[in-house]
Amino acid sequence: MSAPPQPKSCCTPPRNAGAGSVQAVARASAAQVQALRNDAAPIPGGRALVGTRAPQIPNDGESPVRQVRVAPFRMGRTAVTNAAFKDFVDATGYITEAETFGWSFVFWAQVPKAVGPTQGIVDVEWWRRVDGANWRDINGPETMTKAWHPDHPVVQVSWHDAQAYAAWAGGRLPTETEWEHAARGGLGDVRFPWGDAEPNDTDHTPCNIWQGHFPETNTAQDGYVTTAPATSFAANGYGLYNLVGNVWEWTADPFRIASLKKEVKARVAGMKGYKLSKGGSFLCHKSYCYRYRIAARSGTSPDSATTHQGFRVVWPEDAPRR
Ligand SMILES: [Cu+2]
Repeated sequence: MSAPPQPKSCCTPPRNAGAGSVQAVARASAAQVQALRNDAAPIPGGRALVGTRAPQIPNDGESPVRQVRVAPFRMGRTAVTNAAFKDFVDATGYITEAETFGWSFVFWAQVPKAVGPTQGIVDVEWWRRVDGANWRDINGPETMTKAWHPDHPVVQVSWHDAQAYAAWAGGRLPTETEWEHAARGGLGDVRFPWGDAEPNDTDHTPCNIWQGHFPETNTAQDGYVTTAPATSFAANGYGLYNLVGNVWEWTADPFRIASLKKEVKARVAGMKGYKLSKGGSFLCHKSYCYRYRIAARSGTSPDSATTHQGFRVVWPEDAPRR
């Protein structure tokens, strides 16, 4: 029996080891939690939009647009950085799932020559299984010196790893509704955090995505072949950076698609337990994976990790003072 058709995607492939869970970690000190929370941007509550009336990849479940109410919250201005994740690991001794498994997914162009032949992933052959790849050595053994930067988003983190960090930080992962509401920055049903102006390969590069022919040639017209520093490009209306492009961001939500279509049902049946990610990454291109849009969605298994997968944390807003 052939697998159900998958929409074209740059996305993180499933590891699907059928194992893994969120490891319990101690919470950071009250002062540290407060500091992290104070750095986050206040996001107003009220009427929020999720989804779009103009879906571009309908089989991903981008529509319809729904109106819901959200409570005010605070959201990390950036994806969690390598420096912040290092603070967490130093404080707790946390070991990520990629380290436990002993391997992770690396984009073919970044696999070090010394690694030798690697195994590709069916239908997404640009993802290579590399032994010794993890959040420090993101592209494989001894790649930290060149490839790891404190101010870039942490990558090679699974959903379980993201949950553990968020618990340490005294926060949690955002829901899809919170993520989209924050990404819209007050602009409503727009396609991107800056509005509706389409990025292109030549003279409009407002975020870190692919330019050129995926997956062979990246001209890096936007300045970056892989991740960009977490505060690069302009912030949106709520002061949030790189919601689209740069790295996919895990959310708290399961990956579900409400659809009556047979092909979609068949696809989703193979994705039990998968978690929802938002925002697309430096690998997205309109010709191949048009998911650097607010309403775009992707799902993968909670133990998966890649060089383009990160996350962002939210905290509750203070109760109003009386
Ligand atoms: Cu993509």
